[in-house]
Parts: sequence; C-alpha cells; structure tokens
Amino acid sequence: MKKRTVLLIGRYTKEECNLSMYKQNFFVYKIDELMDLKKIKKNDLEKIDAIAFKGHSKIDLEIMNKFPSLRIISNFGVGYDTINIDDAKKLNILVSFTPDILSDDVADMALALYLGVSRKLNNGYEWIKSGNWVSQGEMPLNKNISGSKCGILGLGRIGFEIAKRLEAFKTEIHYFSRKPKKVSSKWIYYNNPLELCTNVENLFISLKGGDSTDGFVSADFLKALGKDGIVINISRGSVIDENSLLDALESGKIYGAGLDVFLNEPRINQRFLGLNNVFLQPHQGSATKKTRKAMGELQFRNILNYFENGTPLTLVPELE
Ligand code: 8YV
Repeated sequence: MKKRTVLLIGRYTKEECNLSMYKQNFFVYKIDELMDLKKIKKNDLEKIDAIAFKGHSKIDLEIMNKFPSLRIISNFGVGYDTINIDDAKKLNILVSFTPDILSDDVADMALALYLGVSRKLNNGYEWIKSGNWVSQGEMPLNKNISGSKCGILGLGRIGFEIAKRLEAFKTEIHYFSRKPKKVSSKWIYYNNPLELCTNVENLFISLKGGDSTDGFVSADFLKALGKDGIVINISRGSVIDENSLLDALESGKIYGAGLDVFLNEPRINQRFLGLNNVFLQPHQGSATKKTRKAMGELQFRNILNYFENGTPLTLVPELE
C-alpha cells in the first residue's frame, strides 16, 4: 500500500489518539483546530489524503476544496452535523463516523442529568457547602421521577438505550420518530412530536443535529410539557430553540432542564448561569476513557480500512 498522508484535526487526549500508530502507517500532519489550517503550506495541504477530525466546526465545500487529494474525512463522534455531506458527495469524499460504541455512555449521561435536575443534586451539594443545612435545616422538596411518563424525541441508537434505562425507573415510554420502531409493544409511538409532548411530563432529546432539526424543540413543545416538565438534551444544542428554553426556565414554565449540549459551545449563553433549575455538563456524554479510546481506534481503522479495502468500516448512512 502506498504510504498515505493523514491530517489530524482536534485536541485529542492520549486515549483518543494513538499517534505512533498513525505514524507507523501514514505521513502525519496535526493541528489543534480547523482555524490552524493556515499554518500548513498550500503544497502540503495538497498531499493530504485523509482527515481525522475531532471538533464541531464547519467543514464545507470551501474547506474541502483546499484538499485536492482528500478521499475521506473520518469523524470522531456519532454526530457529524458540521460536516456538509452534500458537499462531500460533490467532491467524491467519503465521511465516516463512530456510532454504537458511545451509546451506553451517552445514555448513562442522559439518566445522570435526569436525576441531577429532578432531585436537584447540585443544589444539594451547595446546600451542604454553604452551611444552609446547619442554619436552615432541610432543603426545599424536589420532584420524583420513578413512575413518570417520558417522551423520547428520536429513537435512534442512543434514544433506544435511554428508553431501556428509563424502564428501570418504572417509566411509561412514549417516543417520536419518523417511523414506528420494532420495540416493546408497551412503548407508545407518535408521528407528531407536539402530541408526544402533550402526553408526557419529561422529554429526552436524542435527535441528530443539523439543518433538518434546527430549533425543532420550540416554545410550543415546552408549553405542552407544562410546569412539571423536564427537558434532557444530550444531542446538539441546535435542536432546541434555546432562547425559548431559557425563557421557560427563568419563568418557571417548566420544572427544569438537564443539558450536556448548547449553542456556541464552550461559550454558552450566560443566562444559563443564573438558573437554579438546571443540571449542566460541558458536553461530556461520551467522555469516558474507555469509550473515547474505542472511538479513536474506530476513527483510525476507518481510514486504514478505506485505503486497504476501499471502504471505511462505518460510513455515514447518507453515503451508503
Ligand atoms: C464528540 C459527540 O465526539 O459523538 C458525538 O456526536 O458529540 C461527542 O461524542 C465529542 O464532543 C468530541 O468532539
């Protein structure tokens, strides 16, 4: 096999990227973020056959055109909403991703957020630290979750894992997806997401990001959940109309939100910081050593397999 050239883009931990493995197989360039592309000379950019990408900045025709030899973009993550697949198609560039191996961790995070926001776990810690427990006694009561009705918006790999975990909390499962899925007959299907929100108290968002879901969860959905409603989002910040969510949280129109994802990460809307009915995480869904190592290995094997056998192991579905 001719030795190919790979550009690694992103801030990888040592678990996520085995640089010596890359170097054994490829000529390697490495930059921390897409903005640093300007540090690479034009004739070096022209040598790049593959990109291993970790990040959430936009890769569109303008960027892809800088790489005349580029054949594959191997994404580190299941979400590839910032990579323009139509543009990749136009230039015959393949795009791969890292599905399945992170579903358990992301679903675990969804449940952690759910418990965190309903039982106000961070407020509890503050209650102890501030001395309120001693000076004021018990903290205000909070909301139970066992036995409630939950809606899953998007029953893909991660949504399914969330639903399975929720069953252990004696939860009635309701879900929206484009088509009914072959799942437990006890799970209730909706083809209308607003109707789903009208029939449940708590909403888990596991939709894919991108233009088709931009602002999907609107003020009407939040209103339909009502004042005891909880919103959990582990997918992308863009799927919620974030200003409407902030309005609903500030005015108590819903009980709270557990969020791992936001618009404009990591510089999130400062209004979130004034709330005490949220449980927030800095996009940590897949961020365990074991899972990130597996994601890095699959990202690498996708590139290797493409050059050895003509196809990556996990191509994005639009290109299958
Ligand atoms: C990212 C994610 O991989 O898989 C996804 O879609 O959002 C994460 O697991 C992580 O943020 C690194 O970019």
